[in-house]
Amino acid sequence: MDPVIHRTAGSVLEIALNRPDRLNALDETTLEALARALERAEDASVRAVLLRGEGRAFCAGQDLREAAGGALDYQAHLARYNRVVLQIRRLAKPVVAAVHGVAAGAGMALALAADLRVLGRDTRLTTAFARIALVPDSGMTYTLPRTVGWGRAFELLALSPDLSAEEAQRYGLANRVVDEERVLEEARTLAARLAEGPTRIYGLIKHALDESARLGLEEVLELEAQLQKLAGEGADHEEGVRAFLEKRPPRFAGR
Ligand code: T3D
Repeated sequence: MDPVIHRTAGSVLEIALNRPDRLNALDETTLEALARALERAEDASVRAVLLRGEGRAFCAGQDLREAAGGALDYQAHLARYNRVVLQIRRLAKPVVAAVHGVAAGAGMALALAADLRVLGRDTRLTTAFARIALVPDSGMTYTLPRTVGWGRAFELLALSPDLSAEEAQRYGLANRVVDEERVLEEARTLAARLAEGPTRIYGLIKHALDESARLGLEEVLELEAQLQKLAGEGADHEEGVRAFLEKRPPRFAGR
């Protein structure tokens, strides 16, 4: 069985973790397959990505059976996670995570690396790392405090509670919360909507937000000016303005 499956629906690349008997826990083979699937997202025909899990969970994080085997080469091991997180963050297209059941450890980190998260009403999130006496990885010390704030991030990382979807939404970790059985449908609707949007602009927004995390105000203002020049020269901006003046919905080509 392939540990990661993918398909395209219109301009949306849908990537599914496919180890349901292990709650889609991530081992070396799965991470390699996920990285290969994400490479497909670079294709010009893809304008949004949907990340999901098969079975009853999104992802239970690192496969602890693999990790329990003996001394890990952490550099090589974490390089596989880092590659995937950077692929998602550097992809100049929106990534939606359909998070149902549970997302734990690196599974939660994967969901946080995405741009938008749809959770089920019964979905639980847990950072999990400290429960097994590990520090967070896969970018969680970057994404989590930037989403929930510093004080709350420490609590979530150190005490690793099971967060309900309602709490996750209150903390800004969930963009949508829907009935568990509607998570995929809602995420597909959102991804399809994004795939019809000004793709290049979404990429620039993503870049600006990520860069703003490490820049001062003056540098942010300078970056915004540079990105606005690029945006203003784009075909989608021209179409957006024309559509407004003609009182019709815009037809964005993603350029
Ligand atoms: O050292 C390094 O590798 C560095 C990288 C670390 C990255 C990380 O992600 S660290 C965090 C790793 N993840 C966890 O610690 C979570 C472990 N899992 C759980 O705590 C629970 O399974 C869940 C809270 C996710 C779900 O609980 P529940 O009660 O709904 O399901 P379950 O019965 O515990 O699990 C169902 C099956 O999936 C079970 O297998 P079995 O008994 O039916 O054969 C369970 O062992 C398996 N499973 C769940 N999580 C993992 C897993 N198998 C391997 N690895 C897992 N992470």
